[in-house]
Amino acid sequence: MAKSPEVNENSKDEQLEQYRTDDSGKSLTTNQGLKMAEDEFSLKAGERGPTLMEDFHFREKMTHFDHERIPERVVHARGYAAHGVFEAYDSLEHLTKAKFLSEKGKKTPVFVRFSTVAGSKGSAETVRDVRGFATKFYTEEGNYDLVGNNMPVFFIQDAIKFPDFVHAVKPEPHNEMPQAASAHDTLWDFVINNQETAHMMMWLMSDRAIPRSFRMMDGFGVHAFRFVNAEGKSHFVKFNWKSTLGTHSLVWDEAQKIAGKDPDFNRRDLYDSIEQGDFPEWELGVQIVPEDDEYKFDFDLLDATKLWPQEEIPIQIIGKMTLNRNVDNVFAETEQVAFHPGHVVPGIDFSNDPLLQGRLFSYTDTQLLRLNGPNFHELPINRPVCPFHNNQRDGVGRQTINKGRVSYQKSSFTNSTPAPVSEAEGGYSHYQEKVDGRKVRARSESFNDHFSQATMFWNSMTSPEKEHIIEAFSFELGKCQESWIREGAVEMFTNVNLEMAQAVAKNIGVAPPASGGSNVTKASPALSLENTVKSPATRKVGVLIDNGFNEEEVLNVLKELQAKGVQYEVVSEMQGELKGTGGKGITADHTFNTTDPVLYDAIYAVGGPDVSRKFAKEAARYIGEAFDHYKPIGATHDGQQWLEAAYIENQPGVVAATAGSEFASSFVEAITAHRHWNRQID
Ligand code: HDE
Repeated sequence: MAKSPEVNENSKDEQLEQYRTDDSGKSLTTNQGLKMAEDEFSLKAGERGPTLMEDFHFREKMTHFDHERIPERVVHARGYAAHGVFEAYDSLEHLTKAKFLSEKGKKTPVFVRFSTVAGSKGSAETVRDVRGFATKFYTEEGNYDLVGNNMPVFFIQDAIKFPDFVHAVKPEPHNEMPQAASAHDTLWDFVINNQETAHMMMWLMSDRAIPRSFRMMDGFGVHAFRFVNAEGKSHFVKFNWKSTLGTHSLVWDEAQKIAGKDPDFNRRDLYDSIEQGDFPEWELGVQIVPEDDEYKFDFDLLDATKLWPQEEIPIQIIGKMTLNRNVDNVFAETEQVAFHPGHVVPGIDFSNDPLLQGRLFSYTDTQLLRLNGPNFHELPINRPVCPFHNNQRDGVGRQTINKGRVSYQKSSFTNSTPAPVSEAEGGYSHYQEKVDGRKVRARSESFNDHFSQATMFWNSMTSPEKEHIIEAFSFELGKCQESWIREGAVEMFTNVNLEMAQAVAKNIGVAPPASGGSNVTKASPALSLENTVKSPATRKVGVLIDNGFNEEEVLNVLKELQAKGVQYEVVSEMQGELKGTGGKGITADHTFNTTDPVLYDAIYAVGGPDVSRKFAKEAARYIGEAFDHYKPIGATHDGQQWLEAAYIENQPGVVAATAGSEFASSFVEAITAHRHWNRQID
């Protein structure tokens, strides 16, 4: 049996190194390597004369610039990526022969791209949307792509509807508005006419659609895939990424403001965390269903609008992924990476989910346009770390120099052409599922229940989460201009929950339904964000400080925050050094102008004895806004006056004290809770 190439966590980095170049301090040349004596002035006939055709340098430079852009992804255009490593916790050989899962401690390099779906490449990141979560594992058996989202279900059941769905959610074609938003007529018209969207729309209206950070969201493979072991036995499998920091969200008002204050909010957070060594981590979990149990559930395993409740099909954790390196060049890596759910390795196969089946066609096709031809696998970021050989040849941008005469099968020239290898030698062969049926364009009966799991999702939410869903529906439908769309949506979502539909109806000027609703009582507690992991690590506190601050106490509090992994930025009226009571300094990273309360997880108000009117006004704004967004607020000494002025000193998550160390631990506790929903806001 041929020995597999050695792959370790550095294999991809080492491969990429061959392609990296550092231009700094080098002589400027043309693309032909010709050193140039001048790069600021084009070649002219006289100083004030016309530019000459002869100016090859100008033409090369300008032509390259003219061709710098490639088509953006038709969906998931706005994305950000990083490198990392996946480590298997144990051998999974009893389930799959995939080698990257076959050994405890085995490490495989990965590249992960996160994205929003609807917005174009330059759109804001904190919009209400699904997030893409696409992972490329560079394994010894070839690239395996797990191209998932941060929600476990999808809008439609059959791939043929995807272009319709995307046309409906994208900006409306007659005026190209709104950008990166689902709150408009065509999307909701699509929804009411395609009621299979009900479950996914519940997720989209929930807090999951406005993640605090790419690092604080889960990922899902969505479809049922197959694991196949060496004996040829198959199990259905669903993939789940679980963030070790838990799943946390923004609030809607905050998300909209961040979109203006820092449209790069999510990528900045990812980039900075990796630069600071706070490497984001996810555990990979699988849900396994034996083939014999295919029909045992009250939903169809092949229906991508259904999740597999963890309480019924538990998640087994099988490994951990750590993102530990930012890219060197966003275009070369993040933009040119080409994912495809059909990039699989032996031991991983497909189910007949009609959404997945259609995806298997679409992804290669889209790369042909985006990356301009069939050689995109040769781009450094897409190259497998194992060798690849076949008889495919030529095409635009071909880099491989294939030696020899023979580029076909079969051939009698000795040892001339790459030949297929047996399964025993690692050759991929498709799972031999028996399929029997008539050719039909139809939906399976078993796909027809569009509402039970949507109700299960609703039933699983806590009151604040339900409140947010009602507000989201009211916002989105409130933006729809056609009253029949609003009415249609209320009618449709009455099937999910009557009280929810009534509350939304009232907010959007539609007659509330008097009856109807669902009798589904099932809930899946794992779906509520209240039950997620809570940690203060990497949370960012805005510290409002002026000269004359209580030095000993503040520096101690900051030290304790840091010890718990909490980060902070000092905000004041001016940038530069501020002096404390004992003369020690602290540097203001920001003024009230260059940052904003929405960019922090918590506010710590310190102030000083002689703050200006402007300082006081801004501090009150920072605290007021943080309070309205349910964020933890801490205040000591002079800072406490603003809590009193706003009558919020005794509210949940508001920590005020004079005794230093106790304050720090209570404040960290408040930060760990993420948000304090039981606050009296009005
Ligand atoms: Fe995609 N999807 N998709 N999708 N998708 C693309 O491929 C498509 C679906 C997902 O960071 C495109 O290279 C069809 C589900 C992610 O580069 C395109 C259908 C899920 C990304 C495409 C779906 C996804 C894409 C656009 C329905 C979660 C970004 C550019 C049948 C499981 C990957 C590209 C990246 C990207 C097609 C539905 C995830 C056009 C036809 C369900 C994360 O090929």
